Amino acid sequence: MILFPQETWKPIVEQLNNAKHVMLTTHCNSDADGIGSELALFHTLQGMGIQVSMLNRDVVPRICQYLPGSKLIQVTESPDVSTVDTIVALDAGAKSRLGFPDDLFAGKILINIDHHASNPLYGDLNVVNADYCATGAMVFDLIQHLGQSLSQRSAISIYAAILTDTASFQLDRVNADVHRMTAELIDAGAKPEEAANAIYNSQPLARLSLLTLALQTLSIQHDGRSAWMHVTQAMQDETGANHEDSEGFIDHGRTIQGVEVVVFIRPEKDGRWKVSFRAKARRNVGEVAAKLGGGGHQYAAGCAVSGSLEEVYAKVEAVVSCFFKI
Ligand SMILES: [Mn+2]
Repeated sequence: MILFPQETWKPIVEQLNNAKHVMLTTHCNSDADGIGSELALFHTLQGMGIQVSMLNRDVVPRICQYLPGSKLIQVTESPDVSTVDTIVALDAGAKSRLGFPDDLFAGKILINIDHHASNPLYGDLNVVNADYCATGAMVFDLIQHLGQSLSQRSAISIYAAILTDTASFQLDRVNADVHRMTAELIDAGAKPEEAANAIYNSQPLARLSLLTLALQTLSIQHDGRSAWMHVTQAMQDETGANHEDSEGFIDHGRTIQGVEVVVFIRPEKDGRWKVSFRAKARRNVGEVAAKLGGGGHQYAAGCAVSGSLEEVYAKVEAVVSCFFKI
């Protein structure tokens, strides 16, 4: 099955078929959707005899290290792209999110495959469709348009992308077609138990220690409709946790009865703060993040804000409060 038969992949299929050397990449602070999409397309293109490499700005997160081929992803801030003629950006809502200097793309065909509604179509060729539950699901369709069968390695990679981007099949875009696709992934060799154990049941103890501290910062505002939490560098130092370990903490806010919007603030490596938003009940947090210079989807979005923690809370509070008045 194809999830969105009306989507036009033809120019991208032609470009990939004619490419001499394809480079795949994804956004900074990559996640299982970005990495899973990258690996699924990598295995497919390699199977077609196309020269392909994977180059990312940031290291592969712990939860993706079980994915077949993850060790083949090269991590560099200034990749050598002299032989590359085609770059595929996967799951990156803006060109800047790739984390590479602009001149890297000069003279190359940039293909932009993404499901963020805020994506400004920065590629030479773009397929951007926010109706897809994950970029991994877009690669599922692309593989079929390339005339290729789904290998076990690609199926395992796409399964990880779908599982994580739908918060374990909980979000709005999960419909019968998403489950039909997932059935095809399992038929092709994806293993749900292996994925659950690698992604959810292999946490370092430091991550749980950090979660304990983060939950102590939980505050409920706007008559119980917003939940706020943060992590500081000092909390990371105290528990021995790293920047990646607070990934997913925000979802605890979403489990609280009556909460419609969750805000989670944590330090970025560059000294700014990363502010993440999650929404329930038709609240569009993509618009909130956009007002603060970020972007994302209706249900999940984020931005980077500078200042002290108190200043960041005040800036975000001002925008979120307006939002509740509408
Ligand atoms: Mn995604």
